[in-house]
Amino acid sequence: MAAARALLRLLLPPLLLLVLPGPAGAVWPQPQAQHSPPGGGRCPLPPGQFRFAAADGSAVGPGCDVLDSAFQRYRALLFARPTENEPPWGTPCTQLLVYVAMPGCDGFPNLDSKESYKLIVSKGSMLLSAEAIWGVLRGLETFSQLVGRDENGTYYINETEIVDFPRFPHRGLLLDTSRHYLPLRAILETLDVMAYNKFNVFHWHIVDDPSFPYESSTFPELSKKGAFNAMTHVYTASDVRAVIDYARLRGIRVIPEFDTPGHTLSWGPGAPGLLTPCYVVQEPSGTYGPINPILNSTYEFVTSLFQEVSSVFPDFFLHLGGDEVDFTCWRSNPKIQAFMKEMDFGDDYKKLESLYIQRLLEIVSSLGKGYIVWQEVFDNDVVVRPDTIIHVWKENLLTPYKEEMANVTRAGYHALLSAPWYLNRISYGQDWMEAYRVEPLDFRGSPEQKALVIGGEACMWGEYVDVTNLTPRLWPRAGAVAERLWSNSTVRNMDDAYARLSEFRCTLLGRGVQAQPLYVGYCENEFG
Ligand code: CP6
Repeated sequence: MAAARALLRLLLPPLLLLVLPGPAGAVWPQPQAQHSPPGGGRCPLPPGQFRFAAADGSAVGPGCDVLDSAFQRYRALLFARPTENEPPWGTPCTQLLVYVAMPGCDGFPNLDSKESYKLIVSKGSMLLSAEAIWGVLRGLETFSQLVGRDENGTYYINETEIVDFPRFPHRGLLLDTSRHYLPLRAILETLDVMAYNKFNVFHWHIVDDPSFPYESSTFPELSKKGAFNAMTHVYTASDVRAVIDYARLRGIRVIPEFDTPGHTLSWGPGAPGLLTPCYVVQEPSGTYGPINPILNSTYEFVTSLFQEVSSVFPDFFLHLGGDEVDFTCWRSNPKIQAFMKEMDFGDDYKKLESLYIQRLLEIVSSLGKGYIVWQEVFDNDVVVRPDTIIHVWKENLLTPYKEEMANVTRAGYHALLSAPWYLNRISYGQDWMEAYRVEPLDFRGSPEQKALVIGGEACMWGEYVDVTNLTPRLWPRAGAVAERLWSNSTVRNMDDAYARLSEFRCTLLGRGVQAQPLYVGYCENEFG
């Protein structure tokens, strides 16, 4: 079959080539280095005998929940289909030894977590070694993608050696649960698929203008009055904990975004006096704008809310938004006009926005948290802490996103890239290719500037996405971003990527993920 496929590859024109399934045991995202001995052997993996075991001298062993639950998950994924008889050929590979150099299992993953691993599969032994448990998780995923099934239904793995580590430490996916509520189950399932793609940050754009599904213990009215449905369309404290725990077991950080001062209309009903009343000819019009930046009560509210959020979410970073602040309402309000005069801001409402953000950042800093903000905060010259992460999400004719990356890093800030990765946008054709072709460091800047790019995020904004179409719209397209952020910058061959991503998509189907097709073709397992 492999020889036939190779022959077909030679004979067929490139377009037809695209429909052939890729080589067995291809890994997505591609590891940094893989050596498979030419003419190397393969060994059967008998489900009944196979086990994961701690290697001699491993600093972490049984009893570490991250490893124990990963072994359970991957056993189920590896041997999802039943086999009747044990393998009739060869000496079986019966165990994967797992070695972890650094002790530690209790904590949460963070920006500095070590995700590197080494995987050796030879007939004599199989060894997965990693600096930390987080690398074991990445290595187990790779291991699971190497396992195939032969014509008789026998599970097997080919001899190979893999040395792997991420190119960027922040590889995120944004989900928006305000435009449409996503049930807990959909979020957890997305975390599973993120782990299959080696994503490690869930950016939870949890609230926004349309709805406030976060159930706050300090301000329960926010979701009571701001959620689409205060009974069914909210994330309770226990839901949030479930997301954080589930993510941790998969080596994924959870970074919540409470976007202010714009994008807060849903906060209004539950927080009287927080939003700016808009005026039409000297009269309040009954509509509201961004958070009111001129009141002390605003900052008292924000302090209490972020106090809660800081203790609920364990990650060092919070995402504070700061994007798309519309000045029309502020402009219309006589009290704001008076404040502008008093502050000598003239007609420059960016100064008012900066004043708000400045105070917000001070509040969040004093809570011991770091922050990520959308690029407008940088564009508006707000003074931010030197360790602030600027999230680049847009471009305009004057400033393409590459130039924004250059500007942000020239100013010495860490940068995250999302502008070319808006997966909520769709178009006819293979649009994963556009996302795949992006090179995050392709901007004018010094090596020091490039070193400030910590990664990027694929965004799935929710205006046109709910639980019915989330999964196929995300996968396998987000996989293009995952490989760009994990694999070496030299991994850019489109035919090769197509073959591996198509096969990976079939793997996803096998794991019960309704991932959409890349193009013409089929999966052996597509009917379940
Ligand atoms: N909501 C918030 C959004 C967007 C942003 N912030 C957005 C803008 C343009 C597109 C998609 C989403 N819906 N709060 C921008 C960061 Cl195309």
